[in-house]
Amino acid sequence: MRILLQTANSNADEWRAAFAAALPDADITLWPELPASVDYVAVWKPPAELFAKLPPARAIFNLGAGVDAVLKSPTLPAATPLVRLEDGGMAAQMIDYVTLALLAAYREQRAYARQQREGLWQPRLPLPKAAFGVGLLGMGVLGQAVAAALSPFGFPLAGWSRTRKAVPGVATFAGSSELPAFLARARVLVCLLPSTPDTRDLLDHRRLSALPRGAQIVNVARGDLFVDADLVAALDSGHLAGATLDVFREEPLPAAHPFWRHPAIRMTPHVSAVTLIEESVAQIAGKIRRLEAGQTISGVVDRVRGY
Ligand code: NDP
Ligand code: OXD
Repeated sequence: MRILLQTANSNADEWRAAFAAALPDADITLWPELPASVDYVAVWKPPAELFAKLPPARAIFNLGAGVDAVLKSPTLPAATPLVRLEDGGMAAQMIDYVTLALLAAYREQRAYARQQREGLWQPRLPLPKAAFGVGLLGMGVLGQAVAAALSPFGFPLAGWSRTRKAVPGVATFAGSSELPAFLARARVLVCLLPSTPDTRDLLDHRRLSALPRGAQIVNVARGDLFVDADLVAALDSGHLAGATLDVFREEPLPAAHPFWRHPAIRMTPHVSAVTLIEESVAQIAGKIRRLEAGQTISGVVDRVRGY
């Protein structure tokens, strides 16, 4: 079988070696080389030229969980199944990142940092956990993994998704009609939604105003879920107490963007959960073997929903 591989990074040889080890019979070509025929394609943020020149393929594998960049490609073949990564070692990383941000918020790390700068010795009373609700926007593979990991900490957990979920220990909300009630109880709002036509700009002035005063944001999904200016305004007004942002509308974030220097924002450069080569290739190779055996696979993107 022939596999065309395109990665955005300089580690293309590592990807190729991992595919070769997992699928020893495969003939693997690295883009921008292009074989006359292709069975499977594995891509991350591919150039439009790749799909424009691509011979018919059986499936396109996205080397990430979010498919927003691929779906925006004007040349993406309409009929070829697009398959995303499901966890593939990302859930454990998300759990670490979100737990760190949540506990920093709950244990008032920003306030203590400020007190240290001011030379102030001033113990603060513990915040009641029962009043420190955590809202998970997105209850898919990653949202549910994070919910399960947070459960022993004892914060009231709520989850929001498109379709209704039953998750033990989590108050679940579904659809736009239930979004205000969900937001009202989220002292920390963790974003794990895909970027789709329905979710872009979701967190605007109106939705941010529905969060309790003093709420904090953890965005580990996509930058365009938020209206940047509305987020900055909510922080400036004191309605929101802080934001931990791993993802941005434009990456790398332009040097002049106000997020860089905002005192209530902590930033990381899209590292909350990186794609792991061994785990991702093992998952994709398993799916290729199933397809070759005429079986169905999970993780096929619904292009109408956009995820
Ligand atoms: P899933 O597809 O498994 O889950 C998506 C969740 O979002 C589902 O619960 C889905 O609802 C919900 N959802 C989608 N659209 C809507 C909507 N319009 N209204 C309400 N809920 C909605 O994705 P993953 O959990 O695997 O990943 C989530 C996102 O995290 C990715 O799309 C990607 O953008 C981001 N990500 C970021 C990384 C980083 O390094 N920063 C790494 C990996 C992922 P339902 O369950 O009803 O379908
Ligand atoms: C992903 C990502 O979607 O890395 O997998 O953001």
